[in-house]
Amino acid sequence: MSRLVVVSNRTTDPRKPAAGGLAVALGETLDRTGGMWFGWSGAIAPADAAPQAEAEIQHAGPMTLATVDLTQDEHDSYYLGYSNNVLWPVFHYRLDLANFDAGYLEGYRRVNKKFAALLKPLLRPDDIVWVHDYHLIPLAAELRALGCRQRIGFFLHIPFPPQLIMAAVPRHDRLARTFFDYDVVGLQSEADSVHFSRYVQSELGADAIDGQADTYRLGERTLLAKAFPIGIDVDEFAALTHGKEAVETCATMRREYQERRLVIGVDRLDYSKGIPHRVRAFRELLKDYPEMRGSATLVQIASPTRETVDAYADIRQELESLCGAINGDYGDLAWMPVRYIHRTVARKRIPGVYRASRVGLVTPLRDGMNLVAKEYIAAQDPGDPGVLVLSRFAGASEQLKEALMVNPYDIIGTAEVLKRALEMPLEERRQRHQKLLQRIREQDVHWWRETFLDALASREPAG
Ligand code: ADQ
Repeated sequence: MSRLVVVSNRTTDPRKPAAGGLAVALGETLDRTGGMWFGWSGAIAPADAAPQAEAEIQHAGPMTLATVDLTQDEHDSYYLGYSNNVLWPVFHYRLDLANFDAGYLEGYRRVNKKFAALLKPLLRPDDIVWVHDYHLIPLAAELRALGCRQRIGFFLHIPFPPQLIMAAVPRHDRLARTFFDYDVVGLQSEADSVHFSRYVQSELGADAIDGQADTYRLGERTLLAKAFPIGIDVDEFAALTHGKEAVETCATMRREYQERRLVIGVDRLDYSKGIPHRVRAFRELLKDYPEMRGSATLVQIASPTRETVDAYADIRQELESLCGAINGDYGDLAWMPVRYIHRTVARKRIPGVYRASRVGLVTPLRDGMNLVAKEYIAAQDPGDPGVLVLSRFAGASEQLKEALMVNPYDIIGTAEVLKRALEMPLEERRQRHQKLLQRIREQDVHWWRETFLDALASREPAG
């Protein structure tokens, strides 16, 4: 079997306790093939440091971690700038938050070029290269320009926007053409795959190849682009759920909220996750259904993220004042309606938080997939499971059909569904949960990895 080389903005040592399901799943194949994980070290090089001539190599069991540092300017233009101030908002349909004018594109290209130059000497001719996410779209083009002919695949973890939204990005076509330097482009959902198909045909003039599903030609290059919905490691998550930390967390929460039914939200504090909309829906629930007062409690755990980007500071402020107002208006000495926690909770405790909650509220305005929805299902007690309330705008909604679906922009509608979830009889909860569990088992993270890598391995290497 060929050696697997994974490239992503950040590398993770899959053996570290904090490594998530994705790192563990990729780590299995990296271990098996003696593979390499290449990416940014997370460090900023000192201003007077000489340019890095080669990647820093570390061994982690049978696999290798190869990392490069960024300069402050590269970090600001490539990472904070083009990746998180242009591509992230646009791909989540938020043109209003995109900052096109700041000249970030040049830094984005420069870092992709630098990654390619430092990666190329480490590659072997029959390696399979798997590049992850929007930070590195032009990487294959840069590698090809240096003469690399390996099979190279790309997985986009975030949504692909509709044609006209993508077309608003200055020089979008130049960026999008570089998708054709990959052999396979993986998207999260059918909706993304439809957007991608329309975009490349209408804006780039690519042709869909007759008789070969999801395959496009542009000039000399042929590309397979389709949905490979990412999953979680259900067994690993179930095992975490029965671990000491999760059991303890679940018991503490149940004790503390004995009289209440808990509604849980767990997210990075990102504007795409719809957290203020969700809190407003909870306020609407308390307003419209007085019997819920003193009973339902919303616990929102939001981990800090990209705090130096303005839009993130704004959402933090909005959320703090919203939660404060609800507690002021509806709370009393014995009951605080909303507990808002601005923190990352240890991964081992997260399943306990899910299991203690009657409702999992996963209501992004737009999300590539959303793994919290899948984790919530995996952590439930099948005999007495909680109810998943899911936004139709999460990629996960294409698979998780037995969740209660909401439009998060419809605050009153979401409050009605939330009430239904809180009052759902045991038998209906069990039936829905059983089907959802089956779905996340059928397409788990191992299935995802194997289907993507099989598709990539079966492509002809670049001629
Ligand atoms: P994210 O936007 O980060 O991922 P998501 O898929 O929900 O979103 O994954 C978040 C992960 O972080 C989960 O494993 C969750 O348990 C953990 N997490 C979130 N908040 C936390 C907190 N406060 N404390 C501790 N842990 C927390 C991107 C895309 C998604 C896509 C994934 C994977 O935006 O759409 O599903 O990649 O492809």
